[in-house]
Amino acid sequence: PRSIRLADYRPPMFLIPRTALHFELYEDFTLVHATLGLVRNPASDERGPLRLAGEGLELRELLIDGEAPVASRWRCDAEGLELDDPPEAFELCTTVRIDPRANTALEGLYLSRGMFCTQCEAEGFRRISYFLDRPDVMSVYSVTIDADRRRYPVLLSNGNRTSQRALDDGRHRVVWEDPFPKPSYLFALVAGDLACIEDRFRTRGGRDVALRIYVEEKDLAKGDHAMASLKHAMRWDEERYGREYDLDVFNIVAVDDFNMGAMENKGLNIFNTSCVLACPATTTDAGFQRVEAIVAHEYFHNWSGNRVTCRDWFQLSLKEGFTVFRDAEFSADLGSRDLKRIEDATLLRTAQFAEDAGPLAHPVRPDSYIEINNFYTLTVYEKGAEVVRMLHTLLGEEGFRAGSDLYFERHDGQAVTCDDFIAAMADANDTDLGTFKRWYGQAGTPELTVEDAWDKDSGAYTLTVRQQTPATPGQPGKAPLVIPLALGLLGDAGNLRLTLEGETPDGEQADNTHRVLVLEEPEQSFTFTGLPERPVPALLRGFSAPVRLSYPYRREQLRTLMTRDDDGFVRWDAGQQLMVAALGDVQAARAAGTTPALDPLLAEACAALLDPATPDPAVAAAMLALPGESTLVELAAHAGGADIDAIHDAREWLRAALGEALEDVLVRCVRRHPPAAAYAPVGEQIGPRSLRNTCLGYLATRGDTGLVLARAQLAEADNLTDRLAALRVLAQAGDATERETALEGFYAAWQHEALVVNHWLQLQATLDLPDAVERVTALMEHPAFDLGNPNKVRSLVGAFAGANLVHFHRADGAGYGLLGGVVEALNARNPQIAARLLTPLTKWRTVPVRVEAMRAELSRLAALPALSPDVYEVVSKSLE
Ligand code: DPP
Ligand code: ZN
Repeated sequence: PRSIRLADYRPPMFLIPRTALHFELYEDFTLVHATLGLVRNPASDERGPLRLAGEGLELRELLIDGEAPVASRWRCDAEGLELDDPPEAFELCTTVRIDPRANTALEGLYLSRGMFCTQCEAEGFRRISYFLDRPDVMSVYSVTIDADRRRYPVLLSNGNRTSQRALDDGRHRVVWEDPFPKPSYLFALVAGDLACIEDRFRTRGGRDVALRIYVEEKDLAKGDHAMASLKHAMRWDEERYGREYDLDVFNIVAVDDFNMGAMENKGLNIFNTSCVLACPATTTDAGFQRVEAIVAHEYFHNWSGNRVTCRDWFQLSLKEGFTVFRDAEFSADLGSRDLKRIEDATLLRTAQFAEDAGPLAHPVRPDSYIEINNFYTLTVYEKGAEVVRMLHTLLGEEGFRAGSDLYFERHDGQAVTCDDFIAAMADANDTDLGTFKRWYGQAGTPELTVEDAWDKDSGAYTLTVRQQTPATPGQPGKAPLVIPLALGLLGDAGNLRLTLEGETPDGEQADNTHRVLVLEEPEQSFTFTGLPERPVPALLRGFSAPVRLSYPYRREQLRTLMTRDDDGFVRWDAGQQLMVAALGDVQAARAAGTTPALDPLLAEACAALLDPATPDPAVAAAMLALPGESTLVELAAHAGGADIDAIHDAREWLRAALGEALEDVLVRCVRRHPPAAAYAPVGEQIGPRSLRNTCLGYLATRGDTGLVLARAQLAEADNLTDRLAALRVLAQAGDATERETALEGFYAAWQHEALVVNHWLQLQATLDLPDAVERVTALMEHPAFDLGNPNKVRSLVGAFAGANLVHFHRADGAGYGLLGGVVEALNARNPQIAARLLTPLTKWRTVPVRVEAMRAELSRLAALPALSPDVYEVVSKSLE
């Protein structure tokens, strides 16, 4: 397989202003008739044959301007169709036969549970028809769909439906027209026997939009939350970004077999059932929030992605980074800003930092790829969103909005680059973002080292900040970046006023206790003057940049920040650092063969969080939660290499020690937050529920105390959040009989709900039991499991490898063998999922004692015949 490079980008030779597609859908095959109006692109000086992409297509007819071309003037291979000396403008008609039923890769047109659906991003359209399948070729589509009327009463595509009529033989025909030019990756088609819930939305400009969510009849009751979320998102985008919807209908379809979470096809979003269906019995609190966020994310793409799209796939973050930032702000506005920030920072620091430190590290705008599907990554999405957030921080809300308005106005209907986005931001603010742009081209996580100095006599406090970005594959040297470092300084009585050397103290301004320092040099010093006492620096407030920051905090300072800083992220992070320090104590004691002792400062801090006076139970729950094993492994790996067993052991020791020390307070807290009379996924309930279940997790280490509470909760719960929390305690802390009885009982009650069964699989995949590997292997034979369904594979195998670290890394290599076997089985069947599953195995450098076993499994995979480009790329780059 060959690499595609950004440096080789050339504009398309031809454009396709108009596309007409006619689908004849049958169960055992489908005919696709395409009529493309092609014209030479004035922006291209390329000559020679014209290549259209096409894969797995059986060509039945080919006409150029109505005539069959001479055989010597065209050819077809496994990757497409080539036409010699194409006219300057011509009509190309093709008819191809495809087999959606045999499509297990879930790219292009496929059948899922009796329903036809499509997934075209990034390059799925070429599995439907010959086309210039690249995002800078934007076309106006007209789509005709013929199918059996009884089996497929619902026929959908992008845009507005313009006609519908009966055909002979029990078939019917529907025509959809999308007036907005779009790239082929946004094409969508659905045919099935679906029910729908319907609502309306009137845009600010007065357009009445019909909103429909299509689901299987049995799931009809599970669409309301997504519908409410959609309306919130539509209103929010009008208010915060001035963006209105532009068609008469907005359709969402839920499908069970889906590689991604959801897809923003113009006017016809297609969703993985796990990201759209929601009801209290089948969805957790986190699940409800996820549905809201993803519905909003896909809706927001209508502007950031569809109206303005990407020139090429290297620019993926242009739409994804921006849209993730938009959905994060939406969630923060609708829910808890602090918690959203804590969650996003955790994801970034755990998984994205690991990606940035690993063999597949790449910039937010990659320079090359073999398979673009491998680049739908945390770096492109989450770090890309952080880059946009930094722009927001640097330009301020108004400046950012001006930049975004200019971007949409300037580029509406175009396929553009990250440079265009930055240029709009810079132009609207009359500023230069040339150096800032390095964030798009430079991989790796920048490291900030902060030192301070206090001059008691003059009251001057100096912070010296050094930045450095480590080498990553293909990028040995790095330039300094523009980094907004938000901070405050805490004194005994609270926030201190901040005056930098050379500034005149501003006595009037009340809000001068918060600053954003802009770093751009390898080393910079900032001196604050006129301070009454030596402060505790509250650094990186709001996680103002995607960096690692080190400052030698003493534990008392962390305790101060934890209780007293204004910023929720800093408070939480200080608590986490205190826990990391306590875990270090445990590991040190274990290594020295002595008995660990619980840090009294930490015990006291946790007890304070459990105090009835603590204002926000949701934040208290987040602060009480121990840093996850993946976070700890990432930290240890950065410091030289992780001992996963020691980390796990220390974490379990600390959990038990806190459970013991705080047992009474924990029990009281559980009792203080009984289940609500009727479940609702609203903040006022989610916080207390999450705090109660966090306490339950600690109490699981207390034998019967925890088990009794968990049994009662499982028996009485009216919602999945509480049921799963209780089931986890029983399955983890109960004896074998209790565990199996609880798990079997749960399955018996919920086996008819696929999404609940996914949770059941995931819970078992992440149990800390000696036979964890064997349990997962056995579950792969369970009727509930299906290798063809990406959700099931992720829930069982993905969760095991990604979240059950001690057992995945079992010394005999059985965990690696399990994962490798599944990747092998999926390589041909669904290469995209196969490659994605491999991620945990690529992190072999972080686990020094397992390097050989992990590499051995990778090498075994590398030697397999007929590796997909997807798996080949991940395996070969990991072994380099
Ligand atoms: N559907 C995926 C997303 O919205 C890819 N565009 O992120
Ligand atoms: Zn997206």
